Amino acid sequence: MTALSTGTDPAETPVLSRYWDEPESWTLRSYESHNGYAALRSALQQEPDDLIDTIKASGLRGRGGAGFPVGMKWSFIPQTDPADSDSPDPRPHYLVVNADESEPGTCKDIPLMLASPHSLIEGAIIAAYAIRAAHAFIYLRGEVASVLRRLRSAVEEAYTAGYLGFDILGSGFDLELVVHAGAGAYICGEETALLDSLEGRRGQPRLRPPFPAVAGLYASPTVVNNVESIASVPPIIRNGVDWFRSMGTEKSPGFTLYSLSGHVARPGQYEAPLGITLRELLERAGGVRAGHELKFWTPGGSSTPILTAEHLDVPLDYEGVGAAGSMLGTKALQIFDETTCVVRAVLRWTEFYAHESCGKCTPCREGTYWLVQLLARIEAGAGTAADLDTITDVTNSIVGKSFCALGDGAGSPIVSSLEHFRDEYLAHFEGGCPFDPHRSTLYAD
Ligand code: L3W
Ligand code: SF4
Repeated sequence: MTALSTGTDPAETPVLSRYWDEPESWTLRSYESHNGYAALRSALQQEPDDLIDTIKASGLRGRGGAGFPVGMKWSFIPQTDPADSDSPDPRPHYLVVNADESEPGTCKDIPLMLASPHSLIEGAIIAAYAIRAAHAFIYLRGEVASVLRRLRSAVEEAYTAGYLGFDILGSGFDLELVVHAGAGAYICGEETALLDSLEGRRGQPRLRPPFPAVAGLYASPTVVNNVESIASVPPIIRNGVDWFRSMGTEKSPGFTLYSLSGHVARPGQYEAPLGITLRELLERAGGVRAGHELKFWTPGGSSTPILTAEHLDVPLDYEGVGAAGSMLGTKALQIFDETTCVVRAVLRWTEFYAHESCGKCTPCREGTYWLVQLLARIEAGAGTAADLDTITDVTNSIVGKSFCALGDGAGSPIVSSLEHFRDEYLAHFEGGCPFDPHRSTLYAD
């Protein structure tokens, strides 16, 4: 595994990936040698509400796709101790870490958990203490058996060292942390489907509201946070709010992991302050592969509308990418050069959504199926211009009309590719895919 970090200004970055390249970086010994668990010691001497205030003041935003403020989410949990017999609400509180990373192109949480599992565990203990939870779960994507083994072994180390279990570090705080492996369904990354799956049912989204903070796991107040969000907590507690806010932008402060993949010279994880541009990231990654040029890219996985070379200088923060007509999402920057057929790429993504649609609501279940048929027909050179109207019609019936965000995400690549590359769709009606090597010289270049 390669952990390439940008070391960009300000000089504090990289933070999360700083020690990833060190031998056995995943061990407790290595983590402790770099101040590991110092934040936990400090946190346990503070009041839970003060910790929530710190994370709120830091402006840390959720790194799982939506960018919701982490401290605000924590503050939705009743600030009463369920163990207190006088508590008006005796329901237990839960922390659930969403480690079901499956969005196409998204590949930051898995390297983080492999290289630095203790940063996630330390963050989870601090978060659980802040929201007064005695039980925490890490819900991991089932296919990644190597991560499961590494996380479980790190959790065992943490129990042995007294960071988990009863009376953690003599503070009186108890926490049980369970690593649970899912069965590999993309929909289980949607927080309420994840909770259903964790409860032992088939993972399908629940109606929101109530949000998990009100009625989540076992109908109790639950915080669901992404891996990177939780791993970002210890450095904030260690170094303070001003330090965190010295990076990034006012509304998107701090550092984050950008994952570059596809037609890029050096794909990998690039940690940088929020607000860096793709142009700057590509400079660090050696640029688009030699002899080629950027055609289109996703800012945050396939659920975020594609952008083009015109958007190289868009600040990669929540506001900047939003203003460009897309979403920062998971910061999965998939790079496509001029040899890529946009229709083929969109077809592949749509096949993914059709396969992963949980089937609960009709617009997504039926619509994604029909979109695959239409796109495959166009890509094979058997489509007609009327198919574009039908695609638009079907997409409009899914986006904003589906039960969860998967439906909206499925529409993103279609709507945005039609906006930027309509002519390329039209070219497919003139004898097939212009990128087909049997039809065109473009591909051979
Ligand atoms: C209490 C309220 N809590 C919102 C909480 C809510 C959730 C968070 C964000 O989707 C996006 C999606 C994907 N009281 C609340 C409240 N909350 N209002 O805030 O909620 P929301 O609805 O804005 O987003 P979401 O459902 O978390 C996530 C996009 O990310 N995405 C997908 C990534 C997929 C993965 C993966 O690999 N598994 O990360 C990428 O772009 O399309 O738009 O916690 O409870 N009033
Ligand atoms: Fe299931 Fe798709 Fe409906 Fe979401 S939008 S509930 S994934 S069928």
